[in-house]
Amino acid sequence: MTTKQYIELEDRFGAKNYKPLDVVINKGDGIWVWDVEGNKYMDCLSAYSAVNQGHCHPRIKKAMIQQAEKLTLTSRAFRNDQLGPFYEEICAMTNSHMVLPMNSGAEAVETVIKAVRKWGYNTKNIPDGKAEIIVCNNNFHGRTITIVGFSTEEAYKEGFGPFTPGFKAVPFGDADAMERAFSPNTVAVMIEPIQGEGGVIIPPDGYLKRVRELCDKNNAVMVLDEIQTGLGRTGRLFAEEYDGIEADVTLVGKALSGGFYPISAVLSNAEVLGVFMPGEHGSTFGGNPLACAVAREALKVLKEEDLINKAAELGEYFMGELKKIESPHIKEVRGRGLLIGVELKKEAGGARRFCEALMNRGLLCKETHEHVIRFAPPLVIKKDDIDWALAHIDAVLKMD
Ligand code: IF1
Repeated sequence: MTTKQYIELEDRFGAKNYKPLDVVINKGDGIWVWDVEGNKYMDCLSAYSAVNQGHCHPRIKKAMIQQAEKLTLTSRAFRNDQLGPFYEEICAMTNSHMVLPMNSGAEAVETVIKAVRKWGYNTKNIPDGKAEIIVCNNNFHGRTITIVGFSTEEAYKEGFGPFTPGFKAVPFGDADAMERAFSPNTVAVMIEPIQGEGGVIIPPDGYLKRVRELCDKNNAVMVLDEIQTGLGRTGRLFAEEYDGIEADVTLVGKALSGGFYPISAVLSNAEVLGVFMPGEHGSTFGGNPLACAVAREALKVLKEEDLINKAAELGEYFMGELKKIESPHIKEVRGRGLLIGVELKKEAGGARRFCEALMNRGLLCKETHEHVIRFAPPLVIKKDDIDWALAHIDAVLKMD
């Protein structure tokens, strides 16, 4: 079948909840993907940072196949031989003391909302049903009703109400505004250290440190959603390291499996995760042996291939070269590690047409919030690959 025929099938049967580029991919290897006509593309989105280790990483693939030949799912009514070792290894790597495994990022977010609310009722004598969580404008934490309910992006919430109460949104990066939002019923702050979908928004230096201090002062749990920024994407294991702080709870997902299988996790300690009593929370696939075996190998690959330091080094190079491009369209180049956004001026007419032009040159990337092109290649990218990409980006950003 041709690209056109695959698209016709999708159009005929599929819900239209996405407007993807018209490329039908059927093979991936490292930073490269191929379409059904055999055209080759550099993936500069990495499935929104889920394939940090590169497409179809051989070690993770092998771990998945070996586990799939033995045992894939037991439910949590019983135990399995991958869960404990996964817990031990991810806690050692992330300096965590307790883990709750789930499947999607949104499920990890929903899990921490339940945990911090119950923590608040248990420890701060907050009236039942009055727990408050501070979030930020332009947040993205997933697509469930509760999560979109505290989004400030109308397109994510229009027509889906009513929503879950108990959330206050403040401007991202404004610690004074956050300080004013605390109340005796505040149980937690939940933010992304860098707002990915918000347009690769980097907060002012010291912002995370101020949030940490505010949470300590107000006896509130600091939750960092590192589902997109975590696991090496920004050139650190976690983006929180840029401010030298440690959150009370860290959410991970996406690259936790290297793009092989949905697995997410809430990383914290007994004070927060200890609120869950048996039967109070869970999911059919949460903590399944296949997910855990894949995640164990995906984490080993991140470490053993030194992908975190490589993301720091190559991200600095990539961003430095992007900043040298002389284009009438560029408003700002920003990012951390290999999470980079090129914001275009409104007069450029939106980033989509530049992404389409780059696709025609063999580079796949995605616009975010209409005017920002996000470049987030797999962390296995090499300098020569970046130079190849830069030549095309330079040419496209010089078009009228
Ligand atoms: C889509 C965005 C990115 C996330 C953060 C939680 C989740 C995500 C910081 C939820 C998921 C994905 C979802 C996907 C596109 C993509 C996305 F554009 F939607 F916002 F990456 F920026 N926290 N982000 O980025 O994790 O439940 O998806 O596993 O919904 O279109 P999930």
